[in-house]
This record gives sequence, C-alpha cells and structure tokens, in this order.
Amino acid sequence: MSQPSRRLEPPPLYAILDPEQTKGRTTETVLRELLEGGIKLLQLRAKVMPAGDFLQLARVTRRLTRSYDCRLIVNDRVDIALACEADGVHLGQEDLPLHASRKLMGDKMIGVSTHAMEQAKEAEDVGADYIGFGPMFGTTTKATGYSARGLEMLRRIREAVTIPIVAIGGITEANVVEIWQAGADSAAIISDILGADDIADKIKRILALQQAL
Ligand code: TZP
Ligand code: MG
Repeated sequence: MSQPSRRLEPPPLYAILDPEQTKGRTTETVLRELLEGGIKLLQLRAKVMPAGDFLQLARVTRRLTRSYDCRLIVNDRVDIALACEADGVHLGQEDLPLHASRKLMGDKMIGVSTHAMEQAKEAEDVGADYIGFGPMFGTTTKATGYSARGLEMLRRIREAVTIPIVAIGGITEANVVEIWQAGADSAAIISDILGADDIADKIKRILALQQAL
C-alpha cells in the first residue's frame, strides 16, 4: 500500500511521465527508469490518449509505483485517478473545479496549476493540497500562454501561501537549485528528465543536488 498522501510533504522532485515525451522508448521502460532513479512522486500526463488507454496505462503505473512506494497523481482526470486508485489528481485552471473534484476525491490529494498570485491564493482558499506554479522559465514542452514567471514571483508566492508549491516549466538540472532556494517545495520536470539518455542517473544527480543544500 502507498502511504496516505495528503498530509505528507512533497519530495523535492516531482516527475511527470508523458507518453508523448519518451523519445521513442516505451512508457513502461521510462516508468521503470524513473522509479529506479528514486522518484517518490509521479504525475501521469496523457493529453491525447483515449480514456480507455489512459486508464490501462494508469493501472500499470499504479501497480509499479506502489511497489516502489511512489505516490501517483493523475493529470486532468478525476475519473481516471479514482479508477486506478491514484493518490491524487492534478487540475489545471480549465479542469473540473476544486469544489466538485473534492466531492469525488474525498481525502485524496488535489493539486492545482497556478500562474499568478491571485490563482495561487484562490487555490489555497478553496482547499488545494498543493499548487503547481509556473512556467518558471521558458519551455517548449507546453504552450502555456504565459511568459516565464521567474524566481522573484515564486518568492512572492512562497510568502503568500502555506500549502506546498511545486514549481514547473523549464526546470533542469542546471537551474533546479535556484527553484528550491526560492522556496518551492518541489520541482516538476518533464523534458530534462524524460529526454535524458540515462534517466535514473539524471534523477540521482538532481536528488544529490538537493541533498547538498
Ligand atoms: N505546465 C506548465 S509548464 C509545463 C507544464 C505541464 C511543461 C513543463 O515541461 P518542462 O519540459 O519541464 O519544461
Ligand atoms: Mg489540466
């Protein structure tokens, strides 16, 4: 069994597994690499997959994450999060609102993407368990519609909310230390991890940077 999730501090690194970003490797190969590298909080993100395929992948991911004691968050889809027994769901500003999601998710974790101070405060007020905040830096992984938010805005968000902050967008091994130092509890990374030749090694190097702080 995985641990009860809501009350736990997020680990410093939040990996996002996106089947479109695996550079030709199978999703399960990449998943195993992430877990071998030491990821303890993983989001499954599948923007274009039919629901049945997404659920099947989510179930495989759930089984493997559980065996590594890694918490699992499903992006966008409350229904798939519940059906695969994930630890939580991650919602964007356009997804099912928190109030309705909470009724369905009960005590499971709900994260909300935010891009501005007002959104961050609002997410905390309505009961999000953590906020995503970004894009921190320029990224080509997602067309966010927002300019880079930067470290100064992250510091201000840190002062304004008490729930955990997961910073996202353009974060790499080269700049992740600044993200933690600016007050993020965790750094969410897609391309710098999924694009690495040796994913487990990349994760170990990033975690070692955090250990050295
Ligand atoms: N939300 C804001 S930026 C982003 C998402 C999903 C993409 C992050 O990807 P990368 O490759 O770590 O910049
Ligand atoms: Mg979303």
